[in-house]
Amino acid sequence: MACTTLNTGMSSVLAWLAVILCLTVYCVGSSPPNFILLFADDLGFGDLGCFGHPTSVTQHLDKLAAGGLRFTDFYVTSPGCSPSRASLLTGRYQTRSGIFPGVLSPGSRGGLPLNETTIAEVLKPLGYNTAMMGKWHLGVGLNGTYLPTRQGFDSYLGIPYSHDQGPCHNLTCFPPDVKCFGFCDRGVVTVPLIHNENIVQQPVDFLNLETAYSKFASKFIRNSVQKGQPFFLYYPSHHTHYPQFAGPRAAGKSRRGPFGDALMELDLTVGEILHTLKETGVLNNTLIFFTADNGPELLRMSRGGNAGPMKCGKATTYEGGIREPAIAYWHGRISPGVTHELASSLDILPTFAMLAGAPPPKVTLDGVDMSKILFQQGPSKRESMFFYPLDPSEKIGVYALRMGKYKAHYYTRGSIKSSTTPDQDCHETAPQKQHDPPLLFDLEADPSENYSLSPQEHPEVAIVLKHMQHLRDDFQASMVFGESQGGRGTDPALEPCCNPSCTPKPDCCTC
Ligand code: CSN
Ligand code: MG
Repeated sequence: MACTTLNTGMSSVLAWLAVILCLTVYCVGSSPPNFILLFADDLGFGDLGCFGHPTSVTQHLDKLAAGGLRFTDFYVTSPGCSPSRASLLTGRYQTRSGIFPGVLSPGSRGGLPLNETTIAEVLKPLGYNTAMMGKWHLGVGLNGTYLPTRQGFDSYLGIPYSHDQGPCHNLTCFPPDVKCFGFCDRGVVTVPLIHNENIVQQPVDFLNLETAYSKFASKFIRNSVQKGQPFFLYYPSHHTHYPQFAGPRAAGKSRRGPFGDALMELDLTVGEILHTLKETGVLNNTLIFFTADNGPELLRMSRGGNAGPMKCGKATTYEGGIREPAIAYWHGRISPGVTHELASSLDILPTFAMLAGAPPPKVTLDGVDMSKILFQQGPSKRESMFFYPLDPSEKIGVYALRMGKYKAHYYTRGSIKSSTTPDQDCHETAPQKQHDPPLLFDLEADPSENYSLSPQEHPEVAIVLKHMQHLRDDFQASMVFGESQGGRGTDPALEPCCNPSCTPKPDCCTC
């Protein structure tokens, strides 16, 4: 399109140069790539077959890993859901967008501020078709103010928050008369299924939700290909968040029990997306990226995820809370292998923007382009990674910092979400503790954070800590906290209800 316009409308030398450039980049070269961003929920470093779990059934994700790039040192910005997702979609630490403290609730007044630029909004001006299916958890607000359709997604099918944030007594496992394990929130509306901005089912039929996603993805990909549009599909599944369940295709099918079944069902949807990409002939022009929002909810014992060799899990800034499995797959473009380069969910927006040829948003970005890692063309541009707790404060600042192979803990704290394993440091009973000097670990030699380096035995400790202190000071001096969205509170009237004027709520919100 751009070529014809230039060709017919201009005759100066400059214009001809532009034509030649255009012909090389767009007309002769390939069209902009498609992006598929797969995001699991509360999934640990050790949960996938390709990351060493002995009984997980993740054949499709394992295939992506075998044919793509597997990251060993990939981090999210937060050990909790909403903040981690805010960073993923904006390339910015959650403190800037205000997605704290904790996670958003069904009746939250707040959400991801509309002036934040998401990956979808970066790609939209280039003519991308954008869609999301899955768990949003970045706000609903009055009349759907904060839904994905207001943040650059042309279409959306999914649930607005976690499935335990509603009375899940209707959630049954397979066979259908078996109740799922555990408790969910009472006194709020049942979890709705939202299509674009409309509630199409309440309560959502969880056992058929993954099947609905598969159909949605297939239709979206086929439509985009038919229209000759590049596309971006964001698929953050409700799996493998507590309470665990699976639809009939996966329930009772894994060796690992309810968690394994849920993971298997997620993996089946991944397989169906891959199948559609192959059928429509766009697999070679599609970058697929997989990771997860935060570490395992160890509170759920064998029904929670597994952090593998990493310490603790969800809601802690130990490695188990924030280091995630990640896979980048692009058939014919990314060589199979493993990378130990430092990378983050923050880097996905700049990387997709670069590959699409989109200018990065004119905001303070914390992410860096990681395409050199993907194509094995050089080291990471990322030198460090900062970690805040789920309730970050400007006064306390970052809890931990990774720089190169080192990680320093300035503060540590356990969490109810990471209770139940034998490691007492992970538990709710481990209060916030300041470390001065900080605990320092060499994560290459000791990824489990078992042996803090003592200055007596390791003369480099003082120098490393000094360097890290500078990094931390500079980072904190430049960090501007956004308005706390969690701080805006909740209003029961904002809970999504398919029958808005009914009484008595929340029970009448059933359609
Ligand atoms: S999360 O899990 O949304 O995946 O982070 O479903 O921290 O209070 C976390 N929380 C409900 C949850 C509450 C969740 C919390
Ligand atoms: Mg989560």
